[in-house]
Formats: sequence, C-alpha cells, structure tokens
Amino acid sequence: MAPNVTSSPVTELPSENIQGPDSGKVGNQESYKWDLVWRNVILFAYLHAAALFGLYLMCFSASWYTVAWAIFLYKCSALGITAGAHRLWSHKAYKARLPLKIFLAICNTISFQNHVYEWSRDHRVHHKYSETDADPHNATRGFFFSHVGWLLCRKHPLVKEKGKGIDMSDLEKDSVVMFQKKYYLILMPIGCFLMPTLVPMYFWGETFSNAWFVATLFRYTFTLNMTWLVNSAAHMWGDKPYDGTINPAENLAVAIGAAGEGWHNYHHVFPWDYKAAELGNYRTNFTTMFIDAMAKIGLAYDLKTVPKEVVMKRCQRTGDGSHPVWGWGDKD
Ligand code: ST9
Ligand code: ZN
Ligand code: ZN
Repeated sequence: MAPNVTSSPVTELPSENIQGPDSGKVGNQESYKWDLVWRNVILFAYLHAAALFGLYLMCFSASWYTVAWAIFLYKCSALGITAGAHRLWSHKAYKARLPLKIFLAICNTISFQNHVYEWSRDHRVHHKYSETDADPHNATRGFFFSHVGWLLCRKHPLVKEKGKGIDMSDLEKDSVVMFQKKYYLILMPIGCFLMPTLVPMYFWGETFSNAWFVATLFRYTFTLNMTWLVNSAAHMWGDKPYDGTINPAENLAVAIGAAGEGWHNYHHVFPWDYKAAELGNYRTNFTTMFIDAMAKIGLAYDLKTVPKEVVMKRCQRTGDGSHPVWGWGDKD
C-alpha cells in the first residue's frame, strides 16, 4: 500500500469539480457534420507517414542510444499526460509538491497534446458528457472519430457550450499550469521537436534523419496513438465489471501501452482514484508505480482511492458479472 493514501467518502461521484457523468442531458444528434480542418488533416497525414519511415530507420539504421532515447521520451511524455494532465490536473486524484509539478509540466510539454489547461477542460467535458455530442471524442461516432477524427474537424457546438459550464478555477489558480499555457507556443516546439532531435545529434553523433524521424516523429506519433486508444479501443472493447451500462471498458492491451490508463470502466465509475484502476498492479500501471514512488519521497500526497466495500457494492449493483472476485454477487 502506498503512503498517504486516503479513501474518499462513501459516495460514487466526486464532490469537487471532477465532473461526474451527466450524459442524460445531452442527446446525440443525427445532424452532425464533419467540418474538416485541412491543416490538421495534412499535418497528421505527414506525421503518420514520417512515423512509418521512422519505424523503418529504427529497425535498420538508428543507433541503440537513439532507440533508448526514444523509449525514454515516450515514458516521460506518458507520465506528463497520465500522472500530470490526467490524474493530477484533470481529476485532482492526488496532490503534488512544486518540484513534481514542474517535472510533470516539462514531461507534458514534451508530449504535445495541447497544454494542460486545454487538455483538462476537454477531459472534464468528456467525463461529464461521455458518449454524447458534448463529448469532444464521442465514441458513439465510431472508432476513427474517437481515435483521431475529432482532432481533424471543428468541435461540435455542444462541446463548447457545455464546456463553458466546466469549473476550471482550480487550474486558473495553478501557477505551473498557467505558465505552461502562457508560453506553450515557445515551450512546446522546444520540448517536443527541437530538444529530442538535438540531443542524439550532439551527444552521440546521430544523423539528423535518424534523430528527427525516430526520436522525434516516431516517438511522438506512437505516444499519441497509445493515448488515443484510451478514447477509441477502451471505449469499445473489454469487460465492464463496475458498470455494464456504460461504454468504457477494462482493456489490458491499452493499459500496457498507455501506462496504466486502460482500466477505463473503473476509471469512469471512480474517476478520482489516483490509480485509475481498482488494483495497484505495477506491471500494467506504470503511472501508479511512479505516483507511489513520488509519495514515498514526499513529492506526492493526499492520494485518493475508493474503499473496497464501495467498489464491491457497485460491482454487484451495476457490473456485468465479469469481476473475478465479486462477479454477479447477490444481484437479483
Ligand atoms: C491530442 C489530445 O492528441 C489527445 C487527448 C486524449 C485524451 C485521452 C483521455 C483518456 C484518459 C487519459 C489517458 C491518458 C493516456 C496517456 C498514455 C500515454 C502513452 N470547453 O479547439 P478550438 C471553445 S492533441 C469549453 O480551436 P475548433 C473555446 O472558447 C494533439 N470551450 O475549437 C476555445 O477557445 P480557447 C496535438 C471550448 O475551432 C474555442 O472553442 N494538438 C472547449 O472547433 C476554440 O477552440 C493538435 O493537433 C471545451 N472543451 O477546433 C491540435 N473546446 O481555447 C488539435 C473549445 O481560446 N486541435 N472551446 O478558450 C485543433 O486543431 C482544434 O482544437 C480542432 C477544433 C480543429 C480539433
Ligand atoms: Zn473515457
Ligand atoms: Zn479521466
């Protein structure tokens, strides 16, 4: 058990602005049209073609140092999203001291998934209006839309309308988040593109093309796709032991690729749990291992979790029967 872990009160919805599901209020509309943003279509097409070339260079040309560097950057960017933008800033599932916040903001900037403020606003809307038109990556619109399509077109007006009602005051008071937001257009190109390319060239004489295509574009595209799988695959495929009535599911493959974020049925039911999963299994939850380590050295504290009895009762009341311990329980 990690130090400083506290159980939240015996309720099933967070009491703060973590935004519980509210999807009943926003229906899906048949009339939705794709308003393509061609700049994004072209950039993402280039990115994926370049990443495939990067994969080829990684197998046949790049130095092992460059491959190790790409893996290191993937792990760092993953933490900037999972431990940073997601569990700390979107859900307030734990608290972090300043050095940890700065580290996570740097990692988050390397990941270039928009600044923390924008990422968290979209994510809070996603939880509150899941699988409706107000959900930025509404999975009922299909795999492609929820995976990447939503970044290729204008947002549905309901995303913006409902998003305005999201309380973002906590992040507006967070100087690290606001600093990153203010200087994002300078910091992001340095963190995601310039530094990852220059380090291999300067320190171990890597060629520009190996550094650019492997450490930068392949690593970035791979990290993006691992993240997007949480919105697509983990909203479609897997067991639903905690709530069989919602789409988010428990998906082991996504959990491994996304540093512990594939236990998505649990996460949508109990979004304030710092583990984003019921169990703290480090092999499938790299982020939980990281947060626990940070708690041990005092940089993370007030780790929130959910009492076992609450999880058990919820499984028995709404689960699909797939929970290995509680299953159908005494459900009528
Ligand atoms: C990327 C994000 O990839 C990925 C997020 C994934 C989330 C996953 C979550 C799953 C759980 C966690 C798992 C983590 C796993 C990690 C694993 C790691 C290995 N509320 O956006 P604009 C308003 S990004 C309220 O331009 P358009 C607002 O007024 C990739 N209001 O809308 C805003 O102005 P401002 C790199 C909202 O024109 C205004 O609208 N980034 C909201 O429709 C305009 O906003 C890109 O490629 C809201 N939610 O354009 C950039 N939203 O901001 C892609 C908007 O000033 N994005 N408003 O207040 C874009 O180009 C555009 O956003 C667009 C839509 C074309 C998609
Ligand atoms: Zn989700
Ligand atoms: Zn979440």
